[in-house]
Amino acid sequence: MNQNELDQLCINTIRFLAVDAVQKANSGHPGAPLGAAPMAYVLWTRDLKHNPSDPSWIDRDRFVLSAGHASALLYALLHLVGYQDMTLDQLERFRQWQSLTPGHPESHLTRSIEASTGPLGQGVGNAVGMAIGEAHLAARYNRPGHEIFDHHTYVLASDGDMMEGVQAEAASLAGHLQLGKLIVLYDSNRVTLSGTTSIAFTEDVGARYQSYGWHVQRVDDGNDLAAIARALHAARAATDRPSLIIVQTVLGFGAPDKAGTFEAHGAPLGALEVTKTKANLGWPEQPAFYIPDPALQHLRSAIARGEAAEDGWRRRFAAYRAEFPALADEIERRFRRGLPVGWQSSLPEFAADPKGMATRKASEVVLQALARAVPELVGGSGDLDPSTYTWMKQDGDFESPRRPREGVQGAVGGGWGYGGRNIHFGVREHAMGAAVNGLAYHGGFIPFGATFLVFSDYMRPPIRLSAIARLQSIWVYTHDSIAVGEDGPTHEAVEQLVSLRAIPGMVVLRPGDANETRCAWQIAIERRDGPTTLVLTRQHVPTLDRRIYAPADGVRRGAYVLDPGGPAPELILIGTGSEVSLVVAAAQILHARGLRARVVSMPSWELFAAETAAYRDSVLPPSVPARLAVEAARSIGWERWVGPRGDILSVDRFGASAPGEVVMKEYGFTVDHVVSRALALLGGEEEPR
Ligand SMILES: Cc1ncc(C[n+]2csc(CCOP(=O)(O)OP(=O)(O)O)c2C)c(N)n1
Ligand SMILES: [Mg+2]
Repeated sequence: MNQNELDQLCINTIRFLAVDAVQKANSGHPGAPLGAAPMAYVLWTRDLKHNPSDPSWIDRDRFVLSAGHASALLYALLHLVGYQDMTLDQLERFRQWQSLTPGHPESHLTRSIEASTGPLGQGVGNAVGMAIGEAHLAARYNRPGHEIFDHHTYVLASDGDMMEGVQAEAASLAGHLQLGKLIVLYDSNRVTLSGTTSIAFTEDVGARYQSYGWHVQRVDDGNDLAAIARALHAARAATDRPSLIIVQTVLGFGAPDKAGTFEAHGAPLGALEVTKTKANLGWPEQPAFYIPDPALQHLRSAIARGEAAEDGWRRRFAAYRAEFPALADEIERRFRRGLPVGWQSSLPEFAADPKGMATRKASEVVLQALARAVPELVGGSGDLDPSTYTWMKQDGDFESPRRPREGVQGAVGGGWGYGGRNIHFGVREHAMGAAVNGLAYHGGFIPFGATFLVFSDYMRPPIRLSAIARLQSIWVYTHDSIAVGEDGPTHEAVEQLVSLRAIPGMVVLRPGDANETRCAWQIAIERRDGPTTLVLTRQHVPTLDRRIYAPADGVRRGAYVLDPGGPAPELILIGTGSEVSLVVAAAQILHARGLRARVVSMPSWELFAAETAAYRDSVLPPSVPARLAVEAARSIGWERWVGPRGDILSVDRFGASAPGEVVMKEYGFTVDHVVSRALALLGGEEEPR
């Protein structure tokens, strides 16, 4: 068998493993694997630096299947090149209950999967984050003669990926940042789910990427292995910018009656068409899941190659360690996901202050201390640093060292090249979210992304994915309510809070003062297996006197008693965020009237729900049905905590444009109104507003 025949045998092995998996499951996407198998084969056998025996080797190339619907292609590759958990049995259980081969790749489930993909476009954004991660680690840790970090990020993307907005945002950012080790293979088959791209997508993608500053190549025949190999080589040689390789392919290549049509996209070919396709490509009809020995041998050579590559890297890392032991330790610690010893010791305590400070401001103070103690903390905002206060002042900007800087102002200007830790995502919230997740996927980072709470809607898909994939992404959202004021209803979050709480696995924290903000950040840093959302105020809130009120680390339990209101409270006031100080002030008035009002701060429903029933009952005694929750956001869900006889002071309509204090007052968020609503709960008259 000559090399050409062996290549074809391997490619058809990949194709038909994927086709048979889809056929057996009677569900899935056969078209993309048939068309894209050749480029995937070339990449995985000749270019990709990876070790099937060690999926967590830190200097491996990352491969992101952005077109996650082509999962069968990835599973076939992983099996054939020898990833141990990807057995043939797993392929035969494609899309079945508790298999490692779910419909779309899930990184938390299957060790060898780099990113959970399927929502189109997302993977491109993840890959940009990974490439940022590589560039940053290389800048921070490599030393002359010691290239410890030197890997590429490869993406396989489809027409659908190329249509999505998040892809455009991410590609624009990657071009700006000149991420030379990012390489996207575009499986351009000009067919999508419902028809050909001629119905909705006729732009010149190459020209668009060129304008983003990418290196763009075209391969006219997706079966031309030599051309693909040449393009990949040239892409790596273009070290000063990211690369796009547009590969013309045929969706469902080889299927006589379905190739090139949308029917090949997302449904099994059907037994008859599978038979015809196999005959057409010279493949035996039986058995299904057939793997010829020469193909397996050739593909499994990836194991020996990968082990040798990683061994070589380990020797280089040992030499690096001999010269730079502290740096080597730090690298290992970051990827092991241990936190630095004593990282909490320098965090600020905030003194009681009736005027206080905005929780975004407290967050800024905490963040500066965290930045000193936790070098893996990296992040940025969607062009809002001067407002979100998320700029790490001593840590420089992540920027291309080759791009001249001009016109910088505001919270910009460290100028550290790829070693900077502040990422300017630009006004691209969706790509920011995807890239932050990419940093988390990459490993070695605790990444964060910041914007106004109301604009979390612009990046909801990556927020959701961070929870599915159990990433330690930290979402920092300031300007959290109608108290934003003058900017009006378009800028005032109302339903965002409950919609974030609705995401399974998300921990949402809305701290009530500066010290609670410190605790919220601590929780986010410690939470290694899932995302945290920090919800912060624009406006000042008093810093509570912790000699009078309970210590702020009650935040860890989600809700805690600030002021018990005597041994047998008759009323419970519950507040979050900026409304904590409101219930505190209202309780003082109620106390003065001789009423036993308890005050509870409840920054996180999720953490409180995870506590024992005994603890929850100690905070909210079942014997006290008179409970008032105060939160400047939608009321949905508060019933759970206030019970059938409680009340909720909330915002169940859009906000308004006026000074923040005026909007808050008009919407009923005043001490007097809280007092009157509380009295009404006790059976007294509600006083007019
Ligand atoms: C955000 C998002 N919208 C819609 C879908 C549903 N969907 C899955 S694949 C696809 C398009 C398929 O076309 P293409 O990306 O070209 O893949 P191909 O058919 O070539 O494999 C769509 C609309 C999705 N997965 N993600
Ligand atoms: Mg397509």
